[in-house]
Amino acid sequence: MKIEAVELRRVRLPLVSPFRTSFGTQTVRDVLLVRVEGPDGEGWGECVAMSEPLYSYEFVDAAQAVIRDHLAPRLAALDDVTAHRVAPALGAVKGHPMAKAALEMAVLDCELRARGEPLGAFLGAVRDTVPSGVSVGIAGSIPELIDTVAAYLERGYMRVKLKIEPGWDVEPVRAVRERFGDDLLLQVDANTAYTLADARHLARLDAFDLLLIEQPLAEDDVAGHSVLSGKMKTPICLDESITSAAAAADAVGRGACSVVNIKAGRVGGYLEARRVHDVCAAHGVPVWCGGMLETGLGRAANLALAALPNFSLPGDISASDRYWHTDLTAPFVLEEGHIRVPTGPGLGVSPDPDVLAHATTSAEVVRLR
Ligand code: SMG
Ligand code: MG
Repeated sequence: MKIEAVELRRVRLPLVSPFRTSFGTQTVRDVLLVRVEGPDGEGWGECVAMSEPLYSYEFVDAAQAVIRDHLAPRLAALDDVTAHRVAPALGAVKGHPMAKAALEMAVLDCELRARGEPLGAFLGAVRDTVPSGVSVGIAGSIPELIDTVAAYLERGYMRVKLKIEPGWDVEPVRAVRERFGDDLLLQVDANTAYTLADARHLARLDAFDLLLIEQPLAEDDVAGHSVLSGKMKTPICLDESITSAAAAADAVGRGACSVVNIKAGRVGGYLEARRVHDVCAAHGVPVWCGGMLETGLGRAANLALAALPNFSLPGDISASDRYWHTDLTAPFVLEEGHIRVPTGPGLGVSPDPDVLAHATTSAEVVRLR
């Protein structure tokens, strides 16, 4: 396949409600979409980089620049572009996994559409629907948090993740556990907000029978997570630290985590994400699919990934209406706590042209031939 052009399009989508984490508050998503034009049609990718480099060092303006100036031109040098050739062709460029993942996703969608193959089937999906969890931001007060969680549970979400930070951890977790009972599947995510000096405090969370605590310490502190795992009973799950399948093997081997959050953007693409899945499966480590406030395009791909066998915990793949008033694609809906894995070729979804046009703030085209 010869890619003729790469379109870089920015869309602005306001969130239905602000989402506060230990690193900041999101009220709107400024999303970079990547559309490749091949000989027989197009393919769509979504870049999960946020506006500011707070979750990781990547941010959306930098992702667009690196795709335009350094990644897309490297695809032009290939005679025959396939999704499997994208990562090796981009390998000389250091870092920027979210930018690379978006470009690979677009090529993969284009390739699979051309041959009529759904992404789920290509990746090795073993289920038609995926259990849906919801990530709940830091609230203004405990009563407000309880109301928010109650509303999500009424909609049928099967697992709740509470965002935590120093000053918003033991008490909100206790309140949610007491109000909703022992059967609620509950976990927390600190987004690197603690240090090893907080180990005794974090161990107080052991009283609440959490599924896991996600990324309590810094991204580069795998050793610290190993130490922490000896000081608390709650299983440790890594997100930010897992940047590749090799990093996953290393973290698991060093006892830093017993669960892994997989995000294709963070590891450089859906092909590497599948390798993370495989390496964890080989070690008996369960995985789940993380979320980056994606539009329906990224959500479609995440559903395909989450349908793999070792995704044994509900992920952060919520229904479209948890994020957007109007999604870019046909909305994903909850059906008894599950979301259907798309079955059409490639991602199985496309942006609605009117919604896309309305949300677009800029577009540029990089011609490759
Ligand atoms: O897409 O439902 C979603 C968001 C899930 O909490 C979520 N993501 O660290 O796991 C995480 C965060 C990162 C993005 S916060 C803006
Ligand atoms: Mg996380």
